[in-house]
Amino acid sequence: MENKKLEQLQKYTINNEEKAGLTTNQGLKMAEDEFSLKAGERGPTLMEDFHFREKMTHFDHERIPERVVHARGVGAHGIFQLYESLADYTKADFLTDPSKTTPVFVRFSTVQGSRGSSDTVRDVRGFATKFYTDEGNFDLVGNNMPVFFIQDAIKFPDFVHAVKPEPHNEIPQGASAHDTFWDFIGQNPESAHMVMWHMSDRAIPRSLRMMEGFGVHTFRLINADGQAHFVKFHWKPALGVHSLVWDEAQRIAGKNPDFHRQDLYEAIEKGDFPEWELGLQLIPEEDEHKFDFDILDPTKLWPEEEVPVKIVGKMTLNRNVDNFFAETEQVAFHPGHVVPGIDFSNDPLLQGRLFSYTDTQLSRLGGPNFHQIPINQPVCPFHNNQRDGMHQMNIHHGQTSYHRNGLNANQPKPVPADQGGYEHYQEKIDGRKIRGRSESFRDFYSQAKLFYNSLSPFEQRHLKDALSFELGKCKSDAVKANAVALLNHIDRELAEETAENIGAPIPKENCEVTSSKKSPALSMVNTISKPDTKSVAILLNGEPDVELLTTWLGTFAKHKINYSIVDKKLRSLNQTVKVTDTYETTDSSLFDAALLISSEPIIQTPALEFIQTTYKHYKPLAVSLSNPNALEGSRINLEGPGIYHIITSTIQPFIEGIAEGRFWNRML
Ligand code: HDE
Repeated sequence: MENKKLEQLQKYTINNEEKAGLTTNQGLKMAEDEFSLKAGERGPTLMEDFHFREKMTHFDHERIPERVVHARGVGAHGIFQLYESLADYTKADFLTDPSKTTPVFVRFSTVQGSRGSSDTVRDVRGFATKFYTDEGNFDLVGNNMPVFFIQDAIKFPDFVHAVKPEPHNEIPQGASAHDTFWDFIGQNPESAHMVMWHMSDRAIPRSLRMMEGFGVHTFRLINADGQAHFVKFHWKPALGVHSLVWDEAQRIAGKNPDFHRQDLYEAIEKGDFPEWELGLQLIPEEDEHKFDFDILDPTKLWPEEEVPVKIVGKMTLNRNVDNFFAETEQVAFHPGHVVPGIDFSNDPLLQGRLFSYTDTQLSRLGGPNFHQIPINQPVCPFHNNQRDGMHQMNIHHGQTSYHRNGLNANQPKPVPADQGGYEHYQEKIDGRKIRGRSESFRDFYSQAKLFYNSLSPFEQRHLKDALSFELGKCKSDAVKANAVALLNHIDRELAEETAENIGAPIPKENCEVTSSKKSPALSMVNTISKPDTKSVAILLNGEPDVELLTTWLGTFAKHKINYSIVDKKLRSLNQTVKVTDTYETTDSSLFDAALLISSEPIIQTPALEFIQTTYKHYKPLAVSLSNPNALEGSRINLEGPGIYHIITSTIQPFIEGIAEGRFWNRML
């Protein structure tokens, strides 16, 4: 299939295998690359060694500053396909022509940690998509949570200083469980709603392929008649929304810090292309004030039951990058990259972002020409009167480089709106210049409560435990007390339990906001569950029946379930079936389920801990025991939920268990 972006990138791709030999950057073939030029075999290196100088200088400058937030990330290429024209709402070409396939590049990220931090930390995940449309790049720079910590961009540097590792000792890495973060939260009650999301299971996704994405802000869509709708953008994952459990997430952070990155890479390499549907929530301009929240407030979501999500298209990620630095590290997103038919709202957080993103690239990518880096170039032609600057790659031909020139018929000249030129929505503004916040932004607690009310009992349990963990790590009594005071506005029982667990005083007065409203769409219980692309560890303890095992492997493959065979040593079971991991090289936390094939007692073997943690993390566990006493002493309730005894060749119930995912009723 034609993909304009990939064709464009191809021109810049250098394939080492095809090259004749080693040269300097000046094209000079070099006969030697191992020894620097010296005055005598044991003498000093000579200044004239241009090859050494060039090689070392380039190496000395290989690193660029990491992103100030969202430093750790992973990217992939893909396509976006529209289902039906949205011409009623927007004139954006890629949203009105369903025959077009738009190339995309997506970068997922964590926020707090640095480039080398672990993937599975408790954090918000960035979900940034660049659509390379025929009218220019449109960047949807979103997160996996629909709201944000603050309402006004001017607070962002403060918020980031608070959540990042503390300045005096650069601790902690990849974690919000520390005093400055919780101090900020306690002092800034507008963060109440977002902190509930942050403490929920959404902050520890099972896979980047199993997260929702949200544009967070309210944008505008404008149709060809100039009519506007407010819009919120959503990504809905085809595999549903799934999370890790906290103990598992922490374990993975050590066992495989690249867990999410590897999961995405391997799924794409295997051809299990991750998919998301694009959804829009639309509010006509005239209904702006019909809700019990301000639609410009980025700490508020639009409950899906009140404003339904219209599914409009599908994104498929189908190609890994060729080079991480060139593509994933150098990609530069910006919420201000829009196309005709998409415009902004006055959300004060969005307004500030419109400044920050270009600005940050100037120091990160070293100058004003970063749009010429291959991954950032639009697939349509681009030209204007901007010139020169660091790393200018283009040769601008001709005498003029200014608007209103007579010498070159004023080329390149502005394009009228009816020929595709961008026109801003003519919103009427009438107000005084003030530094302040609208009264309509002041309800900090109703939606925090709505979110909490909407969670299932086990999700609420996890959220409570997360709070006790995070605040339990704080040292300052005042910070803990303030955080509890914030919770006391959301849910009294939550505040009481947290206070007790962290040794903080229980606030005298109950300030809980009164609301029993729920939004079922906010609970992960109501998500899609499939066995596809999940993984099962097949644990050997003794000799398996290889013929039977082979039929099971066939069933796993049929259901697109990935598997590893784990034993004490790597070995071949027959010509095709091999042990792929040892108990040393892998861990139960890296799988969604386990199947134990045991002909020997399990006590005092590494398989025991494996199945105990599988059980502890609520995952399905199947046992095939040729020795009926094999599990004696394992302290696993073999009659418990999500445990399968495989006696015959049928493993179908186990497959269904893998689809279901977790057996939370083990908590009871
Ligand atoms: Fe960002 N954010 N942000 N942010 N953000 C950056 O831009 C900023 C916000 C988001 O994979 C930076 O290129 C301000 C909300 C993602 O390359 C920086 C404010 C949302 C990424 C920046 C916000 C996001 C960034 C750092 C408040 C969800 C990673 C490096 C006014 C809707 C993009 C960079 C990638 C990155 C500023 C708030 C999402 C400094 C000032 C809300 C996914 O420009």
